[in-house]
Amino acid sequence: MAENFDLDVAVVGAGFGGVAMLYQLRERGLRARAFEAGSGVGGTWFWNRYPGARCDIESLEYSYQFSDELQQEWEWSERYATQPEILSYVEHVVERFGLGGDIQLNTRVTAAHYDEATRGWRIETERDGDHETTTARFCVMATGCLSSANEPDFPGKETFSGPVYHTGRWPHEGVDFTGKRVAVIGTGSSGIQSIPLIAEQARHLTVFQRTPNYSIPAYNGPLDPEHVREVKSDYESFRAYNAQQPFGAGFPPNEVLAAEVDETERERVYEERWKVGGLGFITAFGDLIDDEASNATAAEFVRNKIRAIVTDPETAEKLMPKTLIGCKRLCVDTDYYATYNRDNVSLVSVLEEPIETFTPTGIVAGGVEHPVDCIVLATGFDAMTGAVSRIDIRGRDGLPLGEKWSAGPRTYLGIGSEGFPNLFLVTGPGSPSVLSNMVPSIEQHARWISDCIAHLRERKVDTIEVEREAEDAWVEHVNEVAAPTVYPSCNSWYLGANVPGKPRVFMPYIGFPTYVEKCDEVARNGYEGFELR
Ligand code: FAD
Ligand code: N01
Repeated sequence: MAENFDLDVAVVGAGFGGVAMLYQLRERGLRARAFEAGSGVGGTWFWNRYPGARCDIESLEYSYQFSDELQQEWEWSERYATQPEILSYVEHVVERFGLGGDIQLNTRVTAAHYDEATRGWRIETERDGDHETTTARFCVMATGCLSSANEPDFPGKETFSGPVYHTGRWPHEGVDFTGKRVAVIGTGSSGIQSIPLIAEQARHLTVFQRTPNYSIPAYNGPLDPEHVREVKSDYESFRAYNAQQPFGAGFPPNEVLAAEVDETERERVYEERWKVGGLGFITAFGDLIDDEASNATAAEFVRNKIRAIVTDPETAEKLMPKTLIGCKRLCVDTDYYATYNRDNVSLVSVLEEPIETFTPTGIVAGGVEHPVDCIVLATGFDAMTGAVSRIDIRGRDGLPLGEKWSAGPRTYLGIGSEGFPNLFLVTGPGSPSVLSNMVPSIEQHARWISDCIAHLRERKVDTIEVEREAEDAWVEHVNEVAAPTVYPSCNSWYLGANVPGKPRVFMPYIGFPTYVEKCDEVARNGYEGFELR
């Protein structure tokens, strides 16, 4: 199929997404190569090596399902797998299926331009200072929703004399905090996972918190061999069941509404969920995501837990979130709140005492200098659009993607964007992506995109492009679905609110599992909403 192109498909990124793409494309006999900026595969799990990094979707679910032998033979050790274990899993998949030869590491894609004459893409890459151009009929952005580190411009940042680490760019050799005074800025999932472990090592830890977060205990531990045997005896049904749940994960659903039951029953159910731990807390009742009053009961339950765990009432008060629960991504922790009972940990609420400047020896907040030897930025990511916006992507008539998305991303199904023929996004904005168990969502996109390309090849179709009307209707639908839920009610990265100047648009699509049916229907109807030429 490659005609005069170097490749049928150029894939950008070699995390779970890029690896799934390569596997599926190769199954369909397509020539593909993945370009990866990092020196290894794994994406998220290659970059995020901070202490305590692990997934909060259970290991048996946070894995590929394209090969039954793979899912039968791979042994996960814990309920929630650690970063090193997930990284070795992705490395194993690459090796097992012989995909390494098609992955070009240490190679950053700097530009991708659509060429009207060839009806394909020119991909510009940079490796060790060398520039190369590759041509491909199709280009797939598997660049990740959470891969572009957000490093706020704190005044005086360059004057600080010690090391500054970002959780999403953690040194491979690890960091020894023994005897050090450490600052952690940020209390999202990365901060909440790393703070308890850094506190165990450091001489003193000062946490700078902007918005307090809700966190549910993980109760992590070794996987029960009996449970593993049971799942593996019928992995297919386990996957099929999870695929029908609202987040594509096996959180136990509850059709009962919090609004329908009395306080005693609500407390009983919340307590039950708290004891199980994990993200399933948010499905304790069927209306926590779209009924504010019901949501408030769950929020108050967690605040009461914080009151009970944290011994200093002033610290407990600072740690209590005032937002609705789940409007920011829920966190899952091991001993997070209890860490504030340690003598060597202090909390600065930067809402009351804003960070004014870094100095050579510390951080000044609210007029007080906190002396520290090193700083950990757990400040998150330019999510969903950050990685693609760092590539100079130009579509038909040289239209820059950044210009088209200047008021927020516009896609059809989160898979393609009008004006950008033959360009696909894996878990792009407008798809369930970060509101789902991401590995199955990634695989669904990888299969759909590969099927689509194979379909075009069979019919000798040169280009596929999203139709304007389909895109407009999809963007409107994504917004309509989000509006009555709790999601848009607070400043989250779902809305781009964590990055100064970023347009405020709710980016993921709340539509699992019907979204998958919609994608299948689009394909069945000859790629309805796309123009094939
Ligand atoms: P990534 O893993 O981000 O991979 C994208 C790759 O593209 C990166 O390696 C990057 O280097 C590369 N890239 C980007 N731009 C370029 C470029 N211009 N040129 C070349 N290469 C480029 N999701 C869950 O469902 N459950 C979890 O429990 C969970 N835990 C998480 C924990 C952490 C710490 C983080 C940060 C995210 C977590 N996620 C979780 C989300 C996670 O990102 C996804 O589950 C999944 O790993 C994403 O895979 P990906 O391949 O789409 O993106
Ligand atoms: O990033 P975040 P993250 N001054 O954006 C604060 C996944 N993940 O890396 O909330 C001071 O959530 C910011 O404050 P605020 C998961 O999807 C999963 O922790 O914007 N503070 C916030 O407290 C997750 O949601 C796991 O007010 C500033 C923090 O930094 C996503 O990745 C583990 C600031 C950033 O939190 C991102 O998580 C890790 C500033 N200028 C990640 N700028 C699992 O457990 C930002 N902050 C599976």
